[in-house]
Amino acid sequence: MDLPVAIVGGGPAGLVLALLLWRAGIASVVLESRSREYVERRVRAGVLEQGTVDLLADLGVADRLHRKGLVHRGIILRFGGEDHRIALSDLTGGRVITVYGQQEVVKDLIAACLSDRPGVGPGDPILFAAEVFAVDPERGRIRYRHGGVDREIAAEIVVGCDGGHGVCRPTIQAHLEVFEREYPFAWLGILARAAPAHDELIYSAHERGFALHSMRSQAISRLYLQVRPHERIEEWPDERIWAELQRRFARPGFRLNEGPILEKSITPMRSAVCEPMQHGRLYLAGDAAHIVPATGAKGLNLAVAGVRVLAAALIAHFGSGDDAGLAAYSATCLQRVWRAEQFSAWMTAMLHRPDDETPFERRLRESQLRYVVTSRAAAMTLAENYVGYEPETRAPVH
Ligand code: FAS
Ligand code: PHB
Repeated sequence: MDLPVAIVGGGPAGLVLALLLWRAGIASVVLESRSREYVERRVRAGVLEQGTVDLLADLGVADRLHRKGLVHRGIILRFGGEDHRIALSDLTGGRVITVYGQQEVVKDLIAACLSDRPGVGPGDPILFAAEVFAVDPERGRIRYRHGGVDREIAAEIVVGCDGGHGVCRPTIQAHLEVFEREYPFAWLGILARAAPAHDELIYSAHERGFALHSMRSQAISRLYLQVRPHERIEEWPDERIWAELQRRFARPGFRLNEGPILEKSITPMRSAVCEPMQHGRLYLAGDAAHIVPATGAKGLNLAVAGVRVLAAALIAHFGSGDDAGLAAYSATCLQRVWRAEQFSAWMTAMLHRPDDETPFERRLRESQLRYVVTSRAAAMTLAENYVGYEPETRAPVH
């Protein structure tokens, strides 16, 4: 074997795993198909649960996060022309979320991987522009193209952190079941140089469709629109985006600040879970194993939670030879994965308006919205899932 662990994919899952292993003295290499510049610019998620922030701090990569991250104690649900605040912290004994762009997390992780590595393991810790095109899950052999040359690596353990469209999961497709759902809409997301119009996130359930107001700093807004699944970004010039956003957030005395759109993209919305998340020497983590609609702000947090479980199992495997953690990896992660899937699907159904929504379904959705902002028990359900719910830590309530 060339090395203990090979990680396919240098997103949050792969990079956090690499750092957790290196800190325990276990050598690994991350093979990332894109350039460093590309992955550090790729705009995606923005909400970090406290558990994610704590893990990044524990890894020593949270200095910028603590300086630039925005700590939030509530979110707004806007519907029927009214705002309703869900007081996340009051409802969860003081827990908070932190708004900090995924690309910033990735920058911090890459810097740590390339600079703070405790000198274990040969060669570069991350190979950029290294596209993996073949994985043998039984023999732990990976083939990839780097510098125009086809190369091969053999590792005792291979971890597929290659996202929702990677190459790892298909290699064990015959050994797993995929539970999935396609939603009848997508999200058009923009990053704009425009001051946020409110200091908290606004989830707007408008009759024209869902919209989300988020941010990255006091000068940068992150905004989303529900659009039809197969719409193309070319159909959405900047003027049309701003006009639709203003409509969906309209209420007396409120107007979004507009400015140059720095990035825009359309992401289809889907759910997917692989069971199990492992076969042979291959383990799947992050989006490679599960996809959630972004409505619940779970994707990135679930990826980090999963690799924390996998890292502990690998450290036991390489340390004392104890393989109980590796054998239980999928079962341990799937409890939390399905909790996040259910919460994300519930938030998505409550806030989005499908084109074919019947009058009856619309009344059900309106009733759900009204209930969640008038019942403390219902609001607490939203809050405890939004700030991060760890089912593995809970016992049945009697
Ligand atoms: P990632 O997809 O982040 O990383 C996988 C990495 O593997 C990528 O860098 C890719 O280049 C690399 N890779 C793929 N194939 C490879 C190969 N063959 N060889 C080598 N490398 C390969 N979540 C939210 O919570 N909120 C959001 O608003 C949100 N927006 C999103 C927008 C988009 C367009 C997408 C695709 C996802 C979004 N997500 C969002 C979910 C997202 O944040 C994921 O949950 C998060 O990136 C998961 O991290 P990873 O599992 O590391 O996967
Ligand atoms: C974001 O800021 O990118 C964001 C916030 C909340 C979500 C999804 C995305 O539910």
